[in-house]
Amino acid sequence: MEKFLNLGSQPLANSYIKKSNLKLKEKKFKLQVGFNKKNYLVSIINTVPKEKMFNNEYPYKSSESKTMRKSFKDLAKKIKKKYKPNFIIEIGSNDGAFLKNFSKNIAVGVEPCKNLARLTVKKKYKTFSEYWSIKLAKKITKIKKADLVYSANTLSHIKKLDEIFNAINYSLSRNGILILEDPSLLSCIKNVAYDQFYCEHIYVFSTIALKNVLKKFDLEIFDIQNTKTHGGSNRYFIKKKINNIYKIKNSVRAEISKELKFGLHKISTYKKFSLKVKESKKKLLKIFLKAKIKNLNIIGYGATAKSCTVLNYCQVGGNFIDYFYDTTSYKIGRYLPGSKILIKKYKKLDKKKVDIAFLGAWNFKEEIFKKEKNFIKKGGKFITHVPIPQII
Ligand code: DWN
Repeated sequence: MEKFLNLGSQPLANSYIKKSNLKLKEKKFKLQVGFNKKNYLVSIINTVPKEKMFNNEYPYKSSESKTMRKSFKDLAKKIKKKYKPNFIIEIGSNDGAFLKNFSKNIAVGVEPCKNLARLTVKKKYKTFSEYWSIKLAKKITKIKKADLVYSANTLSHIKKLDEIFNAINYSLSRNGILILEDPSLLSCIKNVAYDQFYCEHIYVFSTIALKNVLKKFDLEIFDIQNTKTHGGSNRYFIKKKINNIYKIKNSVRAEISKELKFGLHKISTYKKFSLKVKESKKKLLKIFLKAKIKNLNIIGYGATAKSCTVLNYCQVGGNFIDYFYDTTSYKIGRYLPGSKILIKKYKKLDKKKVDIAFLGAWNFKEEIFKKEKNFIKKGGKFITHVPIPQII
């Protein structure tokens, strides 16, 4: 693995700090990103044990944004129409944002974060609150195999890819399919969205890398859809090689050729990206400095896991940002890891109190701009760092 990016010493992204713990030393790790020339996988080099990240207090809820609720609902509608599944397993079911679109009789969740699993159990969905493994796959599919395994923004969080895909392969019926959704490496690199790298995102997948990983398990991608979620994601439709029902679509060849044209198979591409990240930091700091000199009131909007990388890498803290707004009840009243900026309960932006909001949740820019149209009308601005640091 060749290292190409160093994002410094970072705290754990979703470990929001309680006021009473503000003086305690935070756990930190070296956030470095590397490229594997053999299989083209891009991954963080030092990983954090899963139990430290995904436990009983996981703060992120998929249902928090309208964009994600709609995305899951639309996909579920298509799945029901096209694949008519009788048994669905969702790996990383979070708070049930996807599951809730299916009947409780046919869909089960896997969610190791107990606080989240409780939410789907409450809604009467069978939920296995364990880490995904071959042992769990055997338990879930004891009576029948799944004709659909779905997983969004989860497999990129699991270190042992071999174990994941072995267990998925075991769980799927002969003609069953796997639908995976994760941020696209091509979008990440093109948009200099270096904040897609943090402790939880062990991998950011490209199609060329995923194809190599799947090969070992006789699994193959037969369709790809580019989606706008999380700053540009890929939805991969995967089948067993022995399944001849689905032909490999042109979308797969097209995506692979886009990635190769961009150079996702070459270390030089990642080295160039790394230089752009350094530039991005300089530009972002310049923007904050200029705004501060003008005495503008700056807050943060969306205390995301991604923000943790940006704020700590660029050393942006209370010196520039007064507080963050976030809608997630668990995050409110806590402080962002590292930068220790307070997170307040979301209120519509008021131009009398706020001049500029740093878009921590830049991936929901459209949704947020719609919500804050009055603030924008009155001259309120946003700072974003993606694709280039700027005030908009
Ligand atoms: O992969 C992951 C993704 C899917 O979710 C996880 N590892 C952790 C998490 O990452 P993130 O925190 O960077 O995700 P989001 O979805 O960009 O987080 C959005 C945050 O912004 C949430 O805390 C909710 C908040 N928010 C808000 O306060 N007002 C979001 C919207 C749309 C809003 O209008």
